[in-house]
Amino acid sequence: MTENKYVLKWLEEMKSLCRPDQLVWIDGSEEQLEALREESVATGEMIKLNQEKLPGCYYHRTAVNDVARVEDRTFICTPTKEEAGPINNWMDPEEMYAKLNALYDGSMEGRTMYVIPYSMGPVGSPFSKIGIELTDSIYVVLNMAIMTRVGKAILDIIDGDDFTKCLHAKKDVNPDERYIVHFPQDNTIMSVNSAYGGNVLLGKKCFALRIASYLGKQEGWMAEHMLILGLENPQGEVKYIAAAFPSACGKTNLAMLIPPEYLKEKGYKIWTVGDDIAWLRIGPDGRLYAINPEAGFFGVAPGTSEKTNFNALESTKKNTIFTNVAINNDDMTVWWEGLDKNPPANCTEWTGKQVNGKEFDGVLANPNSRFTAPAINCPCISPEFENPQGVPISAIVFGGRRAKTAPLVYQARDWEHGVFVGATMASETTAAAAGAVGVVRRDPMAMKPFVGYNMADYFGHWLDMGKKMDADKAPKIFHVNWFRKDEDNNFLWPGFGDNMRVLLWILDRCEGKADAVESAIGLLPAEGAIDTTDLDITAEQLKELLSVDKDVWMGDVENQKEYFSQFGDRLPAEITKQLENLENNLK
Ligand code: OXD
Ligand code: MN
Repeated sequence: MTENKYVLKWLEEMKSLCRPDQLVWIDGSEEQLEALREESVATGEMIKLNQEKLPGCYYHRTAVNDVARVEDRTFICTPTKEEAGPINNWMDPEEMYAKLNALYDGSMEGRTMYVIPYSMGPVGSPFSKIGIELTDSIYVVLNMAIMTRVGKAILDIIDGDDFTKCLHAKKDVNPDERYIVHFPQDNTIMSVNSAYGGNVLLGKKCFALRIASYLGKQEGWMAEHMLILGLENPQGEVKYIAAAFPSACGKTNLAMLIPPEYLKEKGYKIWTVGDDIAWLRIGPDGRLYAINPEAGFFGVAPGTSEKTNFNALESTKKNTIFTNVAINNDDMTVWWEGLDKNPPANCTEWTGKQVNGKEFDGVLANPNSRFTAPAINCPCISPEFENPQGVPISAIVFGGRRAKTAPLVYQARDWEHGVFVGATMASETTAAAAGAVGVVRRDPMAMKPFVGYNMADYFGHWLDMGKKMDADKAPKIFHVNWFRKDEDNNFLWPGFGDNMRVLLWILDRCEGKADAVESAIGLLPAEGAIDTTDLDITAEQLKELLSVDKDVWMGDVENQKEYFSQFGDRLPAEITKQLENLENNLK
């Protein structure tokens, strides 16, 4: 398939380490993928769903101990611990290679090694990067074929040794010997003993965020945990927003939002460019441009319904792989909590157990069950999705789940303040990563689990990017919180489609059109600046949503200080200065 000597040399080394029975190159052809689907059904790795109702759709179940990203088993192995920083797990590269080589040794005996050449980003785009993943899992091959651009055409454009080396072996999914390891300086990723998407689709979190953030720092661009959407106004002009929220906090929903009826009637529309990852570069005109390096959506199924996210649901109606949802045995379709109110009576729960879904008192679908759907299935996929130059970003939005602290929306005063707002992001944890759910943790730029180097240097890189753009060209930075709760623990904001109202204020601010008022934390919408037409919300509720409780914020400042202290003097002075400003403003 290739004459590239760097590819062939590495492949030989990995082959002699893993010792597969055979090697199969993934050429990207539909015939080959179809043959693999058939093979995976024959071996039980995948289940074929109802081909009339869900054409081209398949089902996969992971081991019960292997349903989420494992942050405590994820390592950044830089030559020194300092380079990985205090947030990442670190091990000396030599020691880690020795440990991993022992685990991979003979791990593919009796198995097939698949070679997947793939591009993150449109093939040949100046933003794009190439990887090759070696895996012994057909599930991984089929998911990668949805999530990335795979095949022979990619091999043909590799320039020398400029590709990311990715090795995955499923082994026996032993959680005690599960490792997801990155060697940024070697452009290498090694994953072993897992078959869960976030740990094994190595183009996604491992490459497009951890390795890419490291490359971005070296090369002067950014890899971020961000959705990208285009908002079209009634005049047909489209403005683009990139938004970072932690895992399972609604990036996919926001990216595919359907505007409230009265805005739809006026002609407003949302276009989806990406739902999880953005690669950003400064363009020739000095503005920041973004591409989505992925080709599909690896979305959280529970909670996705016609009402909450019509477009995501539509995206899953064909050529989709479902993982760890429930199966309706009567017609071989899928079900999850929040899809509708009718769990199937004759049901296979995600673990494989046969249950009466109507009477079952547990959850039928794993809370982190997923769909892997081609982006082109999405009814609102942006016409710019394949644009190799990306789309110009007007606003960057940070957000998280905060019951009490953050208001519905506020604007940072300038880029430097915006970086601070991103750096102080925090959110209540979700099921996307193993561990307790609902605990507040600091998650700078939603990148806590994904920065491939020292987080303090990452803040510095953000600040540097701002210095390279004129203030009038750089995106404006905002923070949103859809999850604010009242005294009785009820959400104050309806969320979903109504989030459009906040996006409109944001874009109006970018054009100097909407009013804002100064507050201790930044610029809040002025009274009446957020359009609440047709919305069932009282003036008091809106006031509460936009309120800043100084005591609660002072508590957060203490937590921010403690958090930042771990970076020592590597923390950029600008961050310290912003923290002091905030504290003074609150006093
Ligand atoms: C994801 C995640 O799968 O953030 O996107 O966990
Ligand atoms: Mn994500």
